[in-house]
Amino acid sequence: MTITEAVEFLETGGNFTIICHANPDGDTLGSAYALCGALRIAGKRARVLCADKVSPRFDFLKKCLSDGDGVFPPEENETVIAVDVADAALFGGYEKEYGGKVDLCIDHHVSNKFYAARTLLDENASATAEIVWELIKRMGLTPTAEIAAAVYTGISTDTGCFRYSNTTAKSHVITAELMGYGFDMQGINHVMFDMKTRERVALEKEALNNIKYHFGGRCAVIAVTRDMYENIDPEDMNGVSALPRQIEGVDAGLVIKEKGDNIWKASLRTSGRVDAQAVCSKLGGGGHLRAAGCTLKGDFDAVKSTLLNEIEKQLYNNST
Ligand SMILES: [Mn+2]
Repeated sequence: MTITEAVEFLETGGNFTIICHANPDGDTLGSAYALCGALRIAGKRARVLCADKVSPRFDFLKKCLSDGDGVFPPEENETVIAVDVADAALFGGYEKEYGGKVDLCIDHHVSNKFYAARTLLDENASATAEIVWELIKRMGLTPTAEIAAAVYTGISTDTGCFRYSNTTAKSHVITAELMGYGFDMQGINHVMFDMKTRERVALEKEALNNIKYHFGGRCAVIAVTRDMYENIDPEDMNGVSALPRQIEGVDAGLVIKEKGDNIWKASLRTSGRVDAQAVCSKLGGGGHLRAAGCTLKGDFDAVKSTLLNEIEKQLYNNST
């Protein structure tokens, strides 16, 4: 549907339940809280749902909801909106209850499955939060600084703080506009991009300690065993897969994480000179050219040598 149709849908509807994807990130949460806050400014009842525990680093987003009401009269129907959710399966624990009754999905994933009755999709948007911002403006609402902060959180996290290739001129234009609302941008950047929990730092210390290099330093491998992450929040694991690829000269960065007895999840990040997707699809997984994953069974050494074998083929296939 068009943005004009989506605006009309939001203006005529009521009792909005806004659902995030499981394992929530800054975009799904920022979009949900910004939209929820805006709908409340418009005098609607609205609430946010997420199946998984939300990291305390996102607590500030709740300030979007300081006004208004999220309790629905039981006799009235609710309107279900999904934000940044490409597939109903990503609702996690809410899939059963809400998967089949989404009235509107607002999203930017090319892979969107069109599971909702209506879909507002803009695959050129760097983040769903960009689309949400446009909706809020088109509805003629006056956003608060807290809502601007939530939209900024969505855009900045999905673009890796404006570093990834999905960053557009429009992401910057919207951000410039958001800055006019006077929220604590530096504070958000610190919490989203610099701050690490002590548990995460301890994990990184152990991970970097066991790094092994192969093929003349073109491949770096990190093992993450269960005892290394048992006390850690799953959200704190984000970005660990990127660590070995950050090392100079590494074309293939591999993280092999213990999932269970003799079960290992491999995450491969590459410079593009090694096709990560080719390596992982051979081993029953998949992904993209620069990032892919697969799950393997066996002891660590066997799993690692299977992976290195496939990586080696790709390294020397495409080496120049
Ligand atoms: Mn997103």
